[in-house]
Amino acid sequence: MRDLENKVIYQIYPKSFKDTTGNGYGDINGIIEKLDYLQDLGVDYIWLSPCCKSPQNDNGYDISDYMKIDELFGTNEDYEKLIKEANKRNIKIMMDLVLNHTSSEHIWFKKALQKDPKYYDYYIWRDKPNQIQSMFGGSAWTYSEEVGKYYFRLFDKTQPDLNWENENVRQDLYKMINYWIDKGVEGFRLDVIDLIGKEPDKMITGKGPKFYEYLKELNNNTFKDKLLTVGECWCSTIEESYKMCNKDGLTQAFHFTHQCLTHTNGDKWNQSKLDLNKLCENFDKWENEYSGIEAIVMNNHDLPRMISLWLNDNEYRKESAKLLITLFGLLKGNLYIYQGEEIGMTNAYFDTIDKYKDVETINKYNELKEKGLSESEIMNIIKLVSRDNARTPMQWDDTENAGFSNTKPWLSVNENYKEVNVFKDINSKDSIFNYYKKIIKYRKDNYDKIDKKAIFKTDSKILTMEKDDFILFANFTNESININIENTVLFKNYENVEKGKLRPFEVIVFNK
Ligand code: TEU
Repeated sequence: MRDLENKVIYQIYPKSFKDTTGNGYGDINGIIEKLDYLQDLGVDYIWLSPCCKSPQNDNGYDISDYMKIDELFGTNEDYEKLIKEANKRNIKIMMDLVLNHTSSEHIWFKKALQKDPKYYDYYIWRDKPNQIQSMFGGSAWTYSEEVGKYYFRLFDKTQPDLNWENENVRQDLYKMINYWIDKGVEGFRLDVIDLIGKEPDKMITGKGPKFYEYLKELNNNTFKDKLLTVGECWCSTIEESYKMCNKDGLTQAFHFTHQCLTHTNGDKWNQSKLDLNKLCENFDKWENEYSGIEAIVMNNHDLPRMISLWLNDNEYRKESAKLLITLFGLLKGNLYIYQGEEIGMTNAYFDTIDKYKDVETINKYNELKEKGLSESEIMNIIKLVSRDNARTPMQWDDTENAGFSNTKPWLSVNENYKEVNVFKDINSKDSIFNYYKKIIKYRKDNYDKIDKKAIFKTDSKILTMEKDDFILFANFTNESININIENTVLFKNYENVEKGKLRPFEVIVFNK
């Protein structure tokens, strides 16, 4: 599996990347148009969030036909062209696989509703609901008038969970995966994969008793250990996430334990200040305790922008973005970059609910309304945490709609696009984009130096990371702090180093 290590994977949320048809939604041809940009950045893989046919209730994570590209994004031919064009630039395509559930518009579910003898069992039906809650709020069970029973759905009611105990379901999914492998897909991101072994009657959702058996069968029938696979595992500890990574499982898994550090009592809607001591403990575990390949991830389409949550996305935006990529970029494993991160895109902070499109956000809004919170209390929560913060259109330039589309985009553009955009960044020497390129190049050329054990320390304001060849100092505060170090500088996020101190959000890496 080591040949799948030290890769840079760039996540694209197709709906928000680049619109070439003028319908306000990004599309596959828009991605093709930007391949040179991604090659220049130095990416090895593009992970594409789902583009298959879907009613888009959850932006494509509700698939109604796994073998067909949604017209919104283009055609199957466009997808194949994308694979070819990307390959010409040494970029591979990683597809997003949603295997836990389908859309309620999928033909399997439609047939199940008619109690079709084959397809009824593709989903999970019970006479009575139990206490399991949906990840999007409320009960995980929805009553179907047609069937006279409840079906299980861990996400929206339009996303019924597949019944993995049914062998026909599993075989149909393997066929579909192999179809895409034959088309040239060379990696997979597996949506909520740790939920497939659920046993709802026993109140088990994550990593059920048959999870490892199913994972092995999936692996052996499809990607084996040849393709780069990454599982999304919100419900897993670091230890559990490494347990599923081996030749019969996945290459790597997202455990998100560092993003969860600011969740108060596990509640992401109640954010607290980042505790650097905990962050150090966390890094220490994955860098030093486990021998697998870490999936290093700061941002994705479900998370508020890390720069906005952890650092300063305003006055010190540039410094903050560079600080984060210096720290995360010098960790070992595969580096995931989410679109816009490389130019320092920030939370959008929309302050009225009509601006939000995300189903999870809207459910939360209604839930908090019912609880009696005031409009401004609710919006303060949503502004900071909503997934739409990460989903605003990519900011390509300072023209109308940020060069994303020539028409009104499906989700509003972040107001800061005149200041924060690709055109500006690629043309400025000390930009975030050019800094990302430097870090990526360093990873490629010096992975032996990165692939070392690390010592993490903090006094709650400055975080240090020391490896055999270099030492990093990162100031996570907006104050200047005196420090006592001198050596040759490998990386820095201010133009010049001022001896004896670290300015707000300053990061310096010294050679040892
Ligand atoms: O996300 C899984 C998931 O559990 C999310 O609800 C996550 O907990 C939350 O957004 C984190 O803040 C995956 C996809 O990445 C997400 O976009 C989908 O909505 C979800 O699965 C259902 O497919």
